[in-house]
Amino acid sequence: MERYWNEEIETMSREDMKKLQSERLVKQVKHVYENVKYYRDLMDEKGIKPEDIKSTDDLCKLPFLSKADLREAYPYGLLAKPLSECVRIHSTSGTTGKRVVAFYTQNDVDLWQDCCARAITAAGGTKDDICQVCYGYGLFTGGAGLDGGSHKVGCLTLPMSSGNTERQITFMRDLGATIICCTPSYAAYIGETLHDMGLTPDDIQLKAGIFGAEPWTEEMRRSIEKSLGIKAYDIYGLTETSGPGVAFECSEQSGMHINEDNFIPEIINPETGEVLPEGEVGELVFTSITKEAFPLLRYRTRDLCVLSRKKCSCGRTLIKMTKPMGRSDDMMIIRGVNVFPSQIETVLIEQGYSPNYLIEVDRVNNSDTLDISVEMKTDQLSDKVKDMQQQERDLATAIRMMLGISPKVHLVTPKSITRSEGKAVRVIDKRKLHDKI
Ligand code: DLL
Repeated sequence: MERYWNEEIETMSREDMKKLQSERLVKQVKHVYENVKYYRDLMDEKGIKPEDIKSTDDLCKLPFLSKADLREAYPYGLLAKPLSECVRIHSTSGTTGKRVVAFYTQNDVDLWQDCCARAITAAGGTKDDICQVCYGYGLFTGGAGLDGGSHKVGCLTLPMSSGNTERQITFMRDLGATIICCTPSYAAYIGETLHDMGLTPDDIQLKAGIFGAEPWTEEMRRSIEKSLGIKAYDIYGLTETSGPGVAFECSEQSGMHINEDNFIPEIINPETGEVLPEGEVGELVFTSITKEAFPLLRYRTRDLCVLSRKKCSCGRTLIKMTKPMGRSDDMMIIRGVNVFPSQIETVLIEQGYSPNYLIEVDRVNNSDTLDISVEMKTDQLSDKVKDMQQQERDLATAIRMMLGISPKVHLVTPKSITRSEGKAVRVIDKRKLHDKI
């Protein structure tokens, strides 16, 4: 029987959860309106007063908030508490513009760690576990979030951060780590390194992994589970909503339960902003109803997924989200066709290739090109050029069947694609570079 971290909340009836969310929402809207000029202006512009929000049914009256708003309000414009009550910040990497800085009161930190504790418990973690945290520590939320959750559960916490992979494995073996937390691409790399060190999953004690911060496919899950001898659980979150722990997977491993007592999810049509019914694919929007220092109302995540209230075998009643299928801004339009990197990854792993690949998109003579470099496994290498060319053609055909457009596939030698210790970079879209010039 699965254990819960907070049984009352995690198995609460729909009606009770709605009541709790409504009470918290009303309070939060008032807090934000009174304390954040940026919001007050946005709401005034729409002619909305806090009194107009009486329950979650009124959520749709509130304006959306986007990453562009966060950038405009950088750094203190959305702060809802005096700085003297804030105890820490975290921040996005800011690779595509100004960083987003999120603020936390002590209460915000406690609630965040609580969400991560739920995730660790759902993955089978207890105070008897040894939890190796190899997400990056520092401004990134991964290390601090899972570290805090692990402490709360009472696991012996190994604050490794990412990198130095052989040392990770040595520690893992020497101390007998039972749970590992990192990005899925780093987990795949650790599995590969374990093998290269002449070790097998039997040489380590790991039983579960909590992986997130980037998209990964079911095929990738199976490949990691096999290489490390574990059950691999997904975890989702973003800096703007505290970090990891907004949603987490349970033993059913079929989507992530959203911590609805803290975050109200909606799915919208990214083009029109229309709220979509349960079961439809759209952009995930979150309203944080418990955060004090940096509460976001109707924040557009740009992540595309589906929500479901189907009964879960774990007993949790918290709504579930599917794995994000990609971000609305990750989607590439190649020769008019919508392409997500995850579709390509699915084919590669299904066809027996490694999850190490690089997608390059360019525009030559006004026509889009799609080149995919895929690393071979050692047993896929062949001395015969003809054989290799046939393998490339076969893989290109399989990808064309999935996408509807033909890529150029380049099989490359094992270990020639740079490994990731954090979030993997899998796409280089040179068209964007040209556009910027
Ligand atoms: O990645 C927080 C996090 C840390 C989540 C550790 C899970 C584990 P950011 O750096 O702000 O925060 O990036 C947030 O990463 O909008 C998604 O696009 C993506 N993302 C996060 N988790 C998942 C996941 C952290 N499980 C952005 N699957 C989000 C797919 C994910 N994408």
